[in-house]
Amino acid sequence: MTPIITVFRRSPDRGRGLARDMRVRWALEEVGQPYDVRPVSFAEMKEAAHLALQPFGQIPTYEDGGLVLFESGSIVLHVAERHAGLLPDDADARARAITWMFAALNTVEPPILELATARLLESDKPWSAARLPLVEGRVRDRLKPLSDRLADAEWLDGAFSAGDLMMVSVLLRLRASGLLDDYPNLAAYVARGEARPAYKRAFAAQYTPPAGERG
Ligand code: GTB
Repeated sequence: MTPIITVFRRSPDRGRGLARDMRVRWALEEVGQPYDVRPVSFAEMKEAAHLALQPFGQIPTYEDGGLVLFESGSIVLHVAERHAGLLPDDADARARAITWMFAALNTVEPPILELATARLLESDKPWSAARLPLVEGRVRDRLKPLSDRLADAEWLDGAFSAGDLMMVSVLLRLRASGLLDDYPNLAAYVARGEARPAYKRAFAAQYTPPAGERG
């Protein structure tokens, strides 16, 4: 069966590839698995039919036959485990790649999300200007060790893996902040991810041109 993923009907990022369906699309493209999408509005996400798939009323979800999954990390891991191309064959290397997926989601993504919240949703608060440097500091506390570990390697642990897919997906959210520019090897790492043909296909598929440019 062709898996179906739910995506924003109208993504707030207007197609910049920052919503979490992008990492699922990218994983599916990397392994060559075709997929269908079901766009949902914000209202539909909170209705019973969607809540049965995603209890928190969010995208993405993944349906394949009788299997329903939510959480982008779990979906990418599922795709990576069932298809060749995103996890190494060697058991130890595979465990390390999965470790990098968790590091991306549990250690690197939280302060990046906090920064996005601070910049997008809290900038009008009287305490925002004083807090922002603290939040940026917590992001740097993750970027510096990550940059040190990556050093001049192409990917985090040998060949490109689901760990890199997740880490690049998480780091991409920093672009608007300019923080990545202070870590040239991380900026180049993200650029390498974006240059992958599978990433480009996923990006093109999620991109909705502005209303005036639609054919
Ligand atoms: N932990 C879950 C996962 O990884 O799947 C988190 C899922 C999640 O946060 N989904 C968001 C959502 O459905 C979309 S991606 N939000 C609707 C809601 O909660 O009501 C988050 C997101 C949204 C917008 C931008 N943007 O505009 O740049 C980027 C990322």
